[in-house]
Parts: sequence; C-alpha cells; structure tokens
Amino acid sequence: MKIEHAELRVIELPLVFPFETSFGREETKTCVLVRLFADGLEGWGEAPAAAAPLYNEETVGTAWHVLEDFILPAVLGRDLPHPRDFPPLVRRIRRHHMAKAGVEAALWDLYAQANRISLARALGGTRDRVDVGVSLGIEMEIGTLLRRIEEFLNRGYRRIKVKIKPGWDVAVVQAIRRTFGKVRLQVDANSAYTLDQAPVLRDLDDYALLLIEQPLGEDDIVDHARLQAQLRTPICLDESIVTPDDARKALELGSCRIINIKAARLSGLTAGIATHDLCQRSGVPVWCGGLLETGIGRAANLALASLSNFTLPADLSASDRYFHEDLIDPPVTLNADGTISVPTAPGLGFTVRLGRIDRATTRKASLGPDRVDNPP
Ligand code: OSB
Ligand code: MG
Repeated sequence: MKIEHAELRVIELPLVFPFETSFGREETKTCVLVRLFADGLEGWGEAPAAAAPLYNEETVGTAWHVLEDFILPAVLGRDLPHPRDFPPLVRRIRRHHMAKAGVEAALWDLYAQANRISLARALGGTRDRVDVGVSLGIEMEIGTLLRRIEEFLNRGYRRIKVKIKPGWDVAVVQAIRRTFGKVRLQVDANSAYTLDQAPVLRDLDDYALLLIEQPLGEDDIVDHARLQAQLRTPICLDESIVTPDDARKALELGSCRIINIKAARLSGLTAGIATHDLCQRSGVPVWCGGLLETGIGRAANLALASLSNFTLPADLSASDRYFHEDLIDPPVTLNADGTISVPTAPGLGFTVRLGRIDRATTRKASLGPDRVDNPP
C-alpha cells in the first residue's frame, strides 16, 4: 500500500498514580503517536520514548526529530506491500528504535486492516488470551506498596512485579512474601546495581522469584554472565537487548535465562518477532514487557504477546491501572482468570478515540510527500 500522508503528535496523559523506578518518577505519560494514511485507511502506532532519556537514550524530542526529518521521509509516497519492507528502508539510520517502532506499528495496523485480519493474526499469534501481571513502582514506605499489591490482587492480577534499587530490595521482597505467601513475584532493578553488590542480589535467591530483571548496566552482558553464574534465580534482560543478535549473544554468554521483549526497544514488531523466534529455537522463555503505553501501544503489545513462546506473564495491565480514560475503546480489561483477551477485529482491534487524543495532544504536525507543518 502507498503511504500517502502522516501525522505526528506528542500526547500527555496523567497516570492514575505516579510510577517510580530506580531511574526516576513519572506522573504523566508522554510519548509520540504516529498516524499513517493509505488506501482510505489509517493506522496508528506509539513511539514510547519518554520526556527524559532515563530508560534509554531516546526522548519525545529525539523521536520527533528523527521521525520528521529521516524516518517518515523514507516512507512517505512509497508503496510498501508489507510492514516487513519497512526495516530495510531505515536500517541506515542508526538506533532511534522507539521512533522506528512507532511507524512500523502503524504499518502493521494498516496491513492487518487492509487484509481484514487482527494484528495478532498478522503477527503469527496463536493465543486468544494472554497471561498478565502488574508492575508496581517504588514507594516511600513498604506499607504503601503492600496496600497497592493487595488492591491489585483483589482486582484479579496473579503476578506482581516490583521495582527495586539498593536500599529497596530484600526487605521489600521479604515483606511481600510474609504478607502474600507464594504469589508469583518478580523484581526489576532497571540497572541500579553493580557486580560488587552481588551479595544483596544473592540474598534474593531465598524468595522464589520468577526472575530478576536487568540488575546491572544496560550495556553490560559480561558482568550479567558473571552474576548469573552466582544466582539460582534466573536473570531476565530488558534494557540490554536492543537487537535480536543481542539476545543471541547474551544467551551464548549465559548472561540471562529469560528475555523481556518490548518491540519498541528492539526497533519494532518485526524485530520483536525475530527475538521471540530465536529464543524459542533455543528453548528460552520470553515475556512481553511494557512502557506504560497508551491503549494504542498496548494493543500492539497484546497482539505480540499472543505468539506461542510468550510463556511468562506480560507487563500488560488493564487500562484503569494506567489512565482515568484510555485512548481506545473498549478499554482493556482483566478477565477473572488473570488474563487479557486478544481482540479478533481487524487491525488493533480497538476503536481509536480521536477526540480524547486531540485533548491529550501538546504538539502536532502533518507530513505528506510535500509536507505541511502544523496545519490549522
Ligand atoms: O523496565 O519494565 C520496565 C515502565 C517504564 C519504563 C521501564 C519499565 C516499565 C515497566 C512498566 O515496568 C510495565 C507496564 O507498562 O505495565
Ligand atoms: Mg524492565
């Protein structure tokens, strides 16, 4: 299909409650949304770069710049029969994975709509519901976190992930185990530790965690291999895996036993599928991570998580865990069995609510083969 026109937006949406990780605290979700027009259809994608370069090196500002000046000019006016034709067009643009992923997601949405199939089916998904969990941030006091966990267990979540950092780790996990018994539990350090802190991470071995996510540096698979050799708990890498080949190398080195797949971190759904397939061939389980996406990004994650080797619960929660009002309808909801259903309608399988998106938009531009900036 020929990509006729594109629209870029920065949106800001207040979170239901602040989310604090070892790298910072967010009260508002900010990201770039990509809307592509082709053959009378429109496709939507989310580039989940944040306001500041703290999770990775991208920001909404860098994503906007690279989308406007490099990525979109490579696709506008072009005929792309399949979304897989997109990555080669932008391969020479180094990194900027989230920016690329926003366009690729919109192309997959268009492709699935044009073929009257769900995005999940277009991606090769096999499941009709996905096992999910909730990711909870660092709080001022352990009691506050325990109350949050209780609230989410009552809502039906069956897997809890908590953020850790030095000084907010073993005591927190111990309190969770004391209060909630053997609930499925995992922790995420977002690179807050160094190898000389291995003894603290070894103490976590006593708490039957599903995994420890990204304990060490985002660019360091060597020390992760040293650490994994000292731990019984599986290490799962998130930030360190930005290409399918990174996954191969980390597995070869023994840097982790599980991989978190976020299509946006990997540059798009195609690279997400490739990473999934590589892990599957190696007998390594994967799960679908999240970046507090709006319904637009979450719908794509949900479709991806329906592939067969996503065997651990996803960081995909219902709309009401993130926002008072999501950008899609119906909102994402949790089933009684702690799963989320994968939509079967064409494309994303949800209705994108343009009025709500307009109200959340803080910056907008329209780009065509002859481009018009900031139309009225
Ligand atoms: O490391 O998994 C992470 C959110 C923002 C940045 C990094 C991470 C996260 C999450 C949120 O854990 C998961 C979700 O979207 O529910
Ligand atoms: Mg993580």
